Amino acid sequence: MTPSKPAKKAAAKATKAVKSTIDKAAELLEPVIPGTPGAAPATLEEPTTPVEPLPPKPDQRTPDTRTPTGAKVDALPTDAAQQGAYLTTSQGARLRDSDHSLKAGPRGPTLLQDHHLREKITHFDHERIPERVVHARGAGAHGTFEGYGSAGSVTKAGFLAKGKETAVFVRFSTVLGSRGSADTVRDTRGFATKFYTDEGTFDLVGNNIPVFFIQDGIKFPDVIHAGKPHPDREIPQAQSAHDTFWDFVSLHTEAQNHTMWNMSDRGIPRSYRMMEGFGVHTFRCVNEAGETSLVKFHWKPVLGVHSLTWEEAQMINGIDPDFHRRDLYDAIESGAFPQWELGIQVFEDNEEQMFNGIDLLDPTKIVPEEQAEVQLIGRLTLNANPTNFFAETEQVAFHVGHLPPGIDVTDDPLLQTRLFSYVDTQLTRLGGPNFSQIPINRPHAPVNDMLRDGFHQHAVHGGVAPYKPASLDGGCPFFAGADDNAFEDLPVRVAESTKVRENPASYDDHYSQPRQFWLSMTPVEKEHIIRAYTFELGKCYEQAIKERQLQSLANIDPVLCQEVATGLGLPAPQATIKLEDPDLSPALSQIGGEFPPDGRMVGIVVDPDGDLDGVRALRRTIDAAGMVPLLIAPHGGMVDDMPVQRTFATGRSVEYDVLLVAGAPVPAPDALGARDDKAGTPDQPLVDPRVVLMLQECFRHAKVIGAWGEGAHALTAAGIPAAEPGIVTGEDAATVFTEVQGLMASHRVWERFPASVE
Ligand code: HDE
Repeated sequence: MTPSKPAKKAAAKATKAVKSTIDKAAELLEPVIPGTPGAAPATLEEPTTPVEPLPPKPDQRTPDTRTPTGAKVDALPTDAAQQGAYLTTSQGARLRDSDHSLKAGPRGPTLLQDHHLREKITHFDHERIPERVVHARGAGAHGTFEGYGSAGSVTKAGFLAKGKETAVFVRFSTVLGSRGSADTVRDTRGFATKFYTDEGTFDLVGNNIPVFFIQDGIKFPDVIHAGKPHPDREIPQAQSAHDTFWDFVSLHTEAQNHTMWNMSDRGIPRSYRMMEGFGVHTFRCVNEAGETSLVKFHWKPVLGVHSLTWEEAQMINGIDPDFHRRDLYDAIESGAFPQWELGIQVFEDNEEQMFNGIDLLDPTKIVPEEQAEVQLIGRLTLNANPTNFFAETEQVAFHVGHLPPGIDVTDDPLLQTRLFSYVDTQLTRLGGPNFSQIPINRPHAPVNDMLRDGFHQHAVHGGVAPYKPASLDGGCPFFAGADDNAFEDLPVRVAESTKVRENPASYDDHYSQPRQFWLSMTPVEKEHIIRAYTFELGKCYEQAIKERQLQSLANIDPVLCQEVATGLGLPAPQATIKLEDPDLSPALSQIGGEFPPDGRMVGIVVDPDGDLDGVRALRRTIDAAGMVPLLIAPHGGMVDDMPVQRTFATGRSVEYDVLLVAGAPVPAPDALGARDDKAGTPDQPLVDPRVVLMLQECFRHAKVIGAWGEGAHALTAAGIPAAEPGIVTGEDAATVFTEVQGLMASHRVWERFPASVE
């Protein structure tokens, strides 16, 4: 129904009223710029008056205070942090000195009896644990999940009930890189969620790409060995652009669908907050009535799915290798809590486990959303940063076998191997079988297992009968009865069969879905895919590998193959299979739609001699609109009464989602190639050359640029015509920003990427 005229008028009036309230509130508040390192500001002199440890910063949370067996403890989160004002040994004895070892005289040898020295150094020597063999690089956050109640007909899992709130911890990651590798590499991203449900912990250990490289878990070491750095030189780090990777995926063509997703913009997300998540496998759910369904899980980001450009991604890896981590922490610290809706695609649980000809047990295939709607069943909000990276993000241990009643696994051979792998890996990584007792891993449901002893046992088990059957200990623990909400292994019929090492015939189609993906992209997304393949294969040394991959591309699409072949300087082969025309899936494209700009970085170039009143008001407006204003000035410190976040020397265009230019600052004293090589040549430009470069890069990356007053001259100096799409000029900051904000909703000014492919 179209709203009536009076209704429209009333709505406009209400919007105006809300806006004026926001503006008024904004006038009163100073924008909080995220990134404060400590709970209290540093002092110039080292403090000498003893004080108790400071509490965590307001944006931080610790794991719930629970015993190793899941009971809620009446303790403060800080009770697990350091205690008392004085430095102590690990046993609590106070120390007077930790700067000098105990020596036989000031110039004498160190004494073996220095137990404090030995304790300090020994502990330090053992600070590192093995990094994850895959997904080593990651960032985590605490949050809450709220069920909508809409999944009741599919699963009895209690955490999905309407209004039910469940604590969660999420860890995002890249796959290939080491723990210290850069964030914005081209790779798949992990999206692992631990739901601390009342009925036992549920881990949804997913990725931001809905398909996987391999159909059978036995191939996992192969694909990972191929993707990791070459074993001889240990290069390249965190990259798939090398011979061993393309050697493997071009021989093992079931990887082609995943590779297509990786070469698309999905491989370089703008932010963890702007990624979809997928459970990948099909799961089997059961409702209260005992009816089963096959289900695929999806996370839908409220901010939409957005990506970097490849050039931005490469630049960021140098300028801010922690870009995705920082983005997540800063967004949470500034109150822009990232949110996702959890969705499910539901399929009939029939014996074939197929839907519309798609094998639901094949993890290299999706079911397009146009064929099976994603039904939304709850909302995830990440609202607190971890207090300690190691204790929480590093030690969190996920496992696909952590399942609550109502959700069970299927026979997908990839999932089956994962059921073995996740516990096995934690044994080495976390040093023993008691990793579920580490605070971040403690269930929020009561634990009464019969698992005993082992390294680092934190529980103090009572009783004498950790076995069943037992008549001692009163017979406790007891088996749950039919009405006691136990996890149920669903009685699925397994067809009579023979032991074999082979795949079902339905797994043989390796090309129809990458073709469907390719054809469903918009022209600019296709261009990006062509560039990505050309870059990656162009980095390979062996021509045979490039030729072999071109053959796979020919079996996906002739245009794609021809474009990449041209870039590689090789002939384009013909397809060896018949190319079908699939139904397109517009849902696969990231372009189109409008999304909230929460937590976006707005760079404001200021000229200390320019419109400072406009900038002052604008910072507050941006803050009130849920974004982060970053002042970029010729020098650090303050400009008038406003703190500077970036200087022309420290800032770079790729840090900002949008650039506003409040003046045309003349070259700053450090605008010399020798001091800041971004300044380039020593000739005397009218506008600081770093500002010009920033504008040109933002323009090239199709970002919205706003300028007012003298700012228009900076655009001219950068050779940017004001008539170009996404360039907003005007008389004052407020008018320009209103228009800029509207344009930001589509993430980029896509018209500035004219594509040459259809
Ligand atoms: Fe994993 N994977 N995986 N994986 N995976 C691990 O577990 C493994 C697979 C995923 O933030 C490891 O604790 C095998 C698919 C994420 O802590 C390890 C196979 C998907 C994370 C492991 C797969 C994933 C991991 C390494 C093939 C998407 C990071 C450290 C059968 C649905 C979790 C660890 C975190 C981590 C094994 C395939 C997602 C070794 C054998 C498919 C998000 O256990």
